[in-house]
Amino acid sequence: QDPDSDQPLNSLDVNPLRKSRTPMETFRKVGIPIIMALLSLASIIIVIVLIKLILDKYYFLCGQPLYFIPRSQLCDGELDCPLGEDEEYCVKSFPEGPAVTVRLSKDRSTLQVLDPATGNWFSACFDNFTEALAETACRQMGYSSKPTFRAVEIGPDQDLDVVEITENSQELHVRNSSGPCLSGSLVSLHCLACGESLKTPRVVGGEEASVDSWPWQVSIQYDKQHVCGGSILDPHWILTAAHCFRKHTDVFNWKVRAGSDKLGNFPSLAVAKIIIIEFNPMYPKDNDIALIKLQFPLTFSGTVRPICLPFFDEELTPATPLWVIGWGFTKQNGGKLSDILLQASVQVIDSTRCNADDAYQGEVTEKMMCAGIPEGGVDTCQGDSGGPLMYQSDQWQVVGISSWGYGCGGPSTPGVYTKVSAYLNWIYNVRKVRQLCPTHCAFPPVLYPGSTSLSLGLI
Ligand SMILES: [Ca+2]
Repeated sequence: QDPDSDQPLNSLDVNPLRKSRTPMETFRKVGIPIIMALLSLASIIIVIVLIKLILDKYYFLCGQPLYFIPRSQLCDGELDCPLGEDEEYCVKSFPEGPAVTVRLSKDRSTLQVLDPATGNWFSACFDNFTEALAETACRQMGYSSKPTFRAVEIGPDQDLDVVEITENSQELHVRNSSGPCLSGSLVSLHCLACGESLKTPRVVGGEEASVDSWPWQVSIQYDKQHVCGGSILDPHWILTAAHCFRKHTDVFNWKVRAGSDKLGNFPSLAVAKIIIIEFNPMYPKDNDIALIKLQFPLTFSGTVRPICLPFFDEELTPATPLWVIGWGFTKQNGGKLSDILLQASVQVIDSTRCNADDAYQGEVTEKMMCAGIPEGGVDTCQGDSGGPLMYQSDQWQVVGISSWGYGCGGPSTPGVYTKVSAYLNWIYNVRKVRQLCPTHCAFPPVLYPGSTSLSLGLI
């Protein structure tokens, strides 16, 4: 007996044909419960998402045992989770490290090798130089890409001795019994194709820029807000300024956006590590350099490409033309960020002039450099903090990192930049550590003022 039948149960007059349901009845019987179930599911999901958003905003989840701590206890220098996860994914400091025993000269990117026994540098002779040696040299500088090398003739102003190179325990060495360099050639080495852009910028100050000109420029963002500029060094690493991270030292909420000259609407990349040099509150402007390691390597394209590091001996004389870029030409448009990337052409300002009594009065150290236009002007507002100061030789090089300055490009107070060539050894060492321990490296934590000391597993 069909319970839905309107036949009385005791009726003997049973209709052999079942009465078909009307669409309304089917809807009442099947549709409404489904809709109710979906609605309750949706509200449960909404509640879960809301709870997660609130928890993420104000709390941090310790792994074992599972419990929440306020987000203010994240990266504050004290272990609040039993296993210390709250202090693990934080901005970490990394010391200068040992001297890297290889370097590249501005003389056609030729390779030089240090003999640690004597402290002398030598130029690498092309005799018996192999691809394996090229790879070792580049690995010593923290590159993991496939290098290219070729022979170049020894120039007339070659001042270093030219010797054959050999390899021992993953490092290049000067060959002990080195004879004359029979080939008469040096090794010109390129560890990574870098510093090439699709478009050459025009020389006009403070104008809109195209990502085609500056494919290495990235936006570094905290909680989706643009904080600093930065530049792509290789598929894994972004170069920027350390002071960008003074306010927020937890790594989770930092993201990198690459491949666009607009600030909004382009995909952001997860950050794995942020590394700086020890912060000294006595000299807050010193060592304003940071490296960001991305969680996943970048794929290079026309709009995402690396810029070259400077050569160790790249000395830029006053008035050398340079470029700065950024979204942060703040004074120009009333303290707001620009939605479109802006560029300005500037030039090297002599550091004696920059340190004069009417300028920075000795605050500019040897590891900083000044750039601006000598006559000053609003067009030379420096770009974003952390963004590159760029010099074009054969390729574009990041010679400076936008760091500090007073006002906006007045004639006596130009922008001050971290001199990248002073930190090559540090950059090489930081990138090398990644290769030695690709999944997890414990860097010493950074302690900004107000934090107490802490010791975790240090390397
Ligand atoms: Ca803590």
